[in-house]
Amino acid sequence: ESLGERRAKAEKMFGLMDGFLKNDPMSLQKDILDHVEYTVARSRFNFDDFEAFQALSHSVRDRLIERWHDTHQHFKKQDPKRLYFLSLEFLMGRSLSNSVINLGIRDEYAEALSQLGFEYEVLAEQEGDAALGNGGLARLSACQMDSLATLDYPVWGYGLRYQYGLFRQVIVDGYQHEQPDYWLNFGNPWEIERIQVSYSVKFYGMVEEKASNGVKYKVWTPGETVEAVAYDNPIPGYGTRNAINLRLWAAKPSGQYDLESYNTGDYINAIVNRQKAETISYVLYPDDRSYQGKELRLKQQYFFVSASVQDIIRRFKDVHDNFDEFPDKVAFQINDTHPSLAIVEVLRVLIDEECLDWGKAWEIVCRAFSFTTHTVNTEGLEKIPVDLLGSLLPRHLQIMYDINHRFMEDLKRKIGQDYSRLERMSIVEEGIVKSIRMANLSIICSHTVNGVSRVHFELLKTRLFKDFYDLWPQKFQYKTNGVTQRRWIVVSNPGLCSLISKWLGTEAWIRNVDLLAGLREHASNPVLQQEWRMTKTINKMRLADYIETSTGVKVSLDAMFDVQVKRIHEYKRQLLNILGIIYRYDCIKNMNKSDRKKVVPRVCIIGGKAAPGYEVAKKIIKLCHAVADKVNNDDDVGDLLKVVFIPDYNVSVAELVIPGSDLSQHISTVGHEASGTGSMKFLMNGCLLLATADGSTVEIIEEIGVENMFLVGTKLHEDPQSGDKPAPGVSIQFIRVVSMVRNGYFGFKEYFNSLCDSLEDDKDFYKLGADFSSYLEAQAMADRVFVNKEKWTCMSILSTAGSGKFSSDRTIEEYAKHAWGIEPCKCPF
Ligand code: F58
Repeated sequence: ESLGERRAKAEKMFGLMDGFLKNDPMSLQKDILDHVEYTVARSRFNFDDFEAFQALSHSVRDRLIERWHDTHQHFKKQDPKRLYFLSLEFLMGRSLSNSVINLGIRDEYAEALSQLGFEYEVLAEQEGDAALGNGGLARLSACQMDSLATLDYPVWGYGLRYQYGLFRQVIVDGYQHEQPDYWLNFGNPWEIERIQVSYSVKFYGMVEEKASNGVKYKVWTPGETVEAVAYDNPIPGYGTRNAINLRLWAAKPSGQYDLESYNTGDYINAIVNRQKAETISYVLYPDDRSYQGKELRLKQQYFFVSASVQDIIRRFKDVHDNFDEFPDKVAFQINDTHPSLAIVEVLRVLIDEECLDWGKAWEIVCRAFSFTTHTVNTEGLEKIPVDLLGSLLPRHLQIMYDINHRFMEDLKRKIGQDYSRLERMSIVEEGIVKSIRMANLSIICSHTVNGVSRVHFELLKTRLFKDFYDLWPQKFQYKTNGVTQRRWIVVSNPGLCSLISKWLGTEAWIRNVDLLAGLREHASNPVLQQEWRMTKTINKMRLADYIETSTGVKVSLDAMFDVQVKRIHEYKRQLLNILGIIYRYDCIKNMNKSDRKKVVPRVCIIGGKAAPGYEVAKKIIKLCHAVADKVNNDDDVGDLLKVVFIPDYNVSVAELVIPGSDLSQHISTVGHEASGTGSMKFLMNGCLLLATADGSTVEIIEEIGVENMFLVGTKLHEDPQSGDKPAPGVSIQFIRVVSMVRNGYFGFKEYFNSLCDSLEDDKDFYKLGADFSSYLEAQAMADRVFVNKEKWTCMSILSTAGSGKFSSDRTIEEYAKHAWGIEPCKCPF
């Protein structure tokens, strides 16, 4: 086809199109009804809320697709350096509200729907969560995708399309039970299946050395091949036409038939076996932070990495024929070590398939990869048994040995015969189980190693990766985490959003969150204070309704809503919170009538999932329920204290809980939380923090001032990792509350025994005893301030005003400049 013919065809097609989709209420209504009839296949005269939601989503998706096409067209034309963001987890939550807000057409849809007799909010509630991740790390990826799109960066996200997301938590008699989250049951309107975009991924088999014209090369003959099919998820930016792509891979049986079994007549078995390929992308592993060398997990990692790398190299080769240009056009970001096989895969493709020599391939890889770690302790680092790797990915294991050999030789030249240091820095760990240290591999092959907060960076330099830092200080950086204000204020707290815009006189803060600092000058203004409190009360009403429907507990709006929601983990110390609640209960019980009048009523809210195999975490959940049962049924205490455990905490529950909280707790043992991002969401929403100086809380304190939060403990512990020192000075109060649990005051005496044992002086690894007094003091201080409405509101406004630094927009700008070397590529409107 000649250029002229192509142009004529394009003009004809454009003539047939009606330009871009229109966003006036009439057009939107017509679109929604068309989707009811033709996509959902229900009659326009008879459809329910869920069907209306489906049609609405499809109509929004059409508008997303327009921008997404234009953005990719534009990227293609400009051919900028692109970022490829690889993560095994993305915790996207719901998409509808985020999409209509980022597209700038929320009000138009609300209007269109109301004319059809539907309420936008009711339909939005129909959407389920996309929970393709565990916790902080996965939600961070989602926030970063929003910022990357908003800031017009040329980016692709890559991940796995799990059929089962994070398990649903069901509470029966106070115990956690897990149920599968088959989130695709009702369809997923946001994804676009791309059956034509698929790649074969190889596993097992053997490697042979061959030679041609005296040149040796390796050939990997796989034992199994699985097909990876792309599902694309457009991610719209806010206030821009750009919409980027999140490509998730699903496993399908390969098209290559096992002719042998067909011929022997075992047709049924052959089909059934082929179908097993799909199990690779079936289910997300729930985080227990211990790496057990599971084969399926390794398969998942390689499956998504191999498909992504093939896709990325194909795209590069569409336009370029010289791999020297690769690092100027491609930046890889690996989110923790889970996608670190990508490094080895790129090397393998360059050497075995593109026939580059080792030196060239190595140089390209080292210029392309940037790595972020989200862990603070060595036990959290991923290790893969050599036997497992060698059987599943024989060629990759060889390459890892090659990398290690060269690295070790080089290192010996630099540091001499310091064998214990050489051993520590080796990629291969010679233990009872010989393993590959994925973090060492990632550090050695990346140009940048990133921490997620300043304190985390210090820990990386001084303990976790000290040997590497001493060798390559220039590689190490940190970018303090951030969250997106679009999701965490604009979508989830519309009341606060309008209030902020009204007082700042602009909506510009939605793209430039530093402008929130402008609220400082109004923090003591009684008019703003009054409106601020009103907004909070409305959010508390919403939350109180939710608490009543999900737990049956009625709570008073006058009480302080004190919240701790996050994954249940010993180091996050939900147990410290519960012991504090027991202390409070005990105090109230021992008070006389007149003292009780002075008690600040509290609703203590806890929520979060425990990994299914994490027994201690599950006991903590049960203890929370046991205490709640006792307290909530004690009429003598009434509204002075209520305890609720919100079941199945997830992104959409967070959107409801965070805006409705007065106080939020982030009380990890100092030295254990790499960053923490929940605190940032609460901060933006004007909830006061009660927190330890751990992770990014240290930086939050610098931004808002320690006088505007309640600090637990005073300073960073000198040796946060050592658990062998006896906790200093355990208070009498601590001994009393622990013995109440031990003696069966809340029932289940035997069951809680081991929890109590773990709090004994010499076993109290997470220092609950040592921090208890300071924790109670911080709580008492919160009570004292809460009764002073003006002071509390002022601190609340200053929290929001000081949250500017904690936007993922800032984090992404830092990565773009200092790690990835990418520039914005804005699609013209
Ligand atoms: C979290 N890690 C950190 N890991 O704990 C938290 O401090 C930090 O704010 C956050 O990352 C973002 O940087 C985390 O969430 C996981 O969920 C892993 C998932 C895969 C299995 C091992 C845990």
